[in-house]
Parts: sequence; C-alpha cells; structure tokens
Amino acid sequence: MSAVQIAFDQWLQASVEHTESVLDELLPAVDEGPARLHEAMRYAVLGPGKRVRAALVHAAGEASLQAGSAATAQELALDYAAAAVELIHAYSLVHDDLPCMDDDDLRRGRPTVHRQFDEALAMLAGDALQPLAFDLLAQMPIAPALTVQAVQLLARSAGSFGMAGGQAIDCESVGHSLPIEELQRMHRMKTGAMLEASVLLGGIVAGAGSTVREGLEAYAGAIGLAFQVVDDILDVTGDTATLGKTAGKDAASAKPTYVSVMGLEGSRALLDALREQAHEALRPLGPSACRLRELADFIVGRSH
Ligand code: GRG
Repeated sequence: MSAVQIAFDQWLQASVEHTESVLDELLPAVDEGPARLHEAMRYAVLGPGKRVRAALVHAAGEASLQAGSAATAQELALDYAAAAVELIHAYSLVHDDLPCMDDDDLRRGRPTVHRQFDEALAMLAGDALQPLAFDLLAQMPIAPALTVQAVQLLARSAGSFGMAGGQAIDCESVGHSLPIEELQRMHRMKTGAMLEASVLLGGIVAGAGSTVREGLEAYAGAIGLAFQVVDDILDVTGDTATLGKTAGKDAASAKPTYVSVMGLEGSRALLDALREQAHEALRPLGPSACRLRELADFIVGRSH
C-alpha cells in the first residue's frame, strides 16, 4: 500500500468517525418520546454504513474553500449538510427494504428496520428522518441565499425527479429489459442524484464559484453512475457476509442491471471510463481536490 493510500484511509476513517458522532448528537434521544420511533431512527442511521455521501460533502467543501478560509462556521455547516444527506440516504434504505419494495431482511449486516421493529415503525422512521434532514440544513450558519440553494438541491435530488422518481422507475421495470439509456436515466435518478447532491452541497456550503461548481458537477455525474455500476457488479460477484445485504438479489428479482444489459466485462470497461471522467473533471480544481480524486478511486474499487 502506498503512503498516499494510507493517508486516504486515515482521512476516510476520521471522516466516518466524525460523521457518526455528529449524527449521534443530532438525532433525537431515546429518552425523549416517542421513544420507540427515536430508537428506530437511530438504529436506521447509526448502523455501520460507509458514510461515502458525508465524505463527499466534506471533500467537495475542502476542494471549494479558498486556501486558509476554512472558517469554523463553514465547517459546522459542512457537518450539518453531511448529516442531512446521510439522513435522507438512511431513510431511502429503510423504505427500500420494506416488504412493499425489496422486502429485505438484512442491511448493513444487521436486521432491517422493519425486521428489528415493525413495518409501521420502519415507515415512520423514514418519514421522520426526511424532515429532520431539512431542519439541519435550515440551521447551517451560512448566508441565507446559500441555505436556500442547499435546501432546493436536496429536495429536488430526493424527490420525484431524483431518488424517489428513480425508485419508481425501478419498481416498474422489474421483469422487463431496459435499453441502456433508460437504465442510465433510472440510475442517475435513483442512486446518482443523492451522490451528486452530496458533492454539490459541499460546493454550495463552501461558496464555490462557477468554474469549481462546473468541475464538481461533471465529477459528481461520473461517480454517481460509477457507484451504481459497482453495486450491480457486486450483486453478482460479492457475497452476503461482505456486502452486509443479500447478494444476488437483482438477478433473483429479475431487475435490469448494468451486468444484465452490458455483461461483466462491459460493466468493468464502463467503470474505467467513468473513473477517468471523474479525474478529468477535477483537473481545473488542482491539488485541493485530492480527496475527491481518492474518493472516486475508492468508489470504483469498493468491495461492499
Ligand atoms: C425508497 C425513495 C426510496 C428510494 C430508495 C437508495 C435506494 C432508493 C435504494 C437502495 C437500493 C440500492 C441497493 C441501490 C444501489 C446503490 C445504493 C444506494 C447502495 C447503498 O448505498 P451505500 O452502499 O450504503 O452507500 P451504506 O450502507 O454504506 O450507507
């Protein structure tokens, strides 16, 4: 392992620990009622996730801040934005696992929320995590105009033109084969939108100018798709214990995936191209974008 990789691993580990302590602090306490709802919310969020979206918020913030301008207020705002995307992400996983959707028993190596609690509470936990995310954005100590941009971005990325819309297309596509363009559109919405939002939120909070924002947008589009291509490959090549969720689920439920449409080799070639695109997009940002570069490599190389 090279020195650069070790430094990145340490950075990522610190980012995960920091995000989890922020989430722990910001989630409602269980000794405050309704206790079981709060317990379910905490269970949903604080399970062992990779915290990639939070890391993207922080890395994009770092890439966008002017040298030496990392003011405490901006760092606090990045914490709130990173927590907000993790809350939306956690809600989406809870609802995705419900019997009316993927009907899954395992998530993050533990029973899914509806298995651990019950179905009604799982729905409500997801419902309550969403508004909490926007509440956190509203508390960011930055210029109100930037807060409005952040709120609108998160709302659109999670809504019917983003993640929820992509999930609807996914549900409708079970048992059908999709042309590659349709598959791409579905994944850009379902998975890509929230990853893109994470990158762009970091830029907004740190006050990125238009050149940096353009670079971030191009980078975010590439890694958003790459994340899903890896997910589809891992569903075929990974095992349930490493993934922490049921492997082989896509094939079993006749879902169209990159692997079913392009084959394993085609999917791996696409992944290489997307990693290249991500690196290329960051060229104008210079050395301050090094964590984003490393995160692109991490996303492409991940094993779970
Ligand atoms: C229910 C509105 C609604 C949307 C669900 C995110 C999602 C949309 C479904 C999850 C299904 C899935 C496995 C999608 C593939 C990509 C993805 C989002 C994987 C899970 O994200 P990770 O790997 O999870 O970052 P951790 O647990 O590490 O946070």
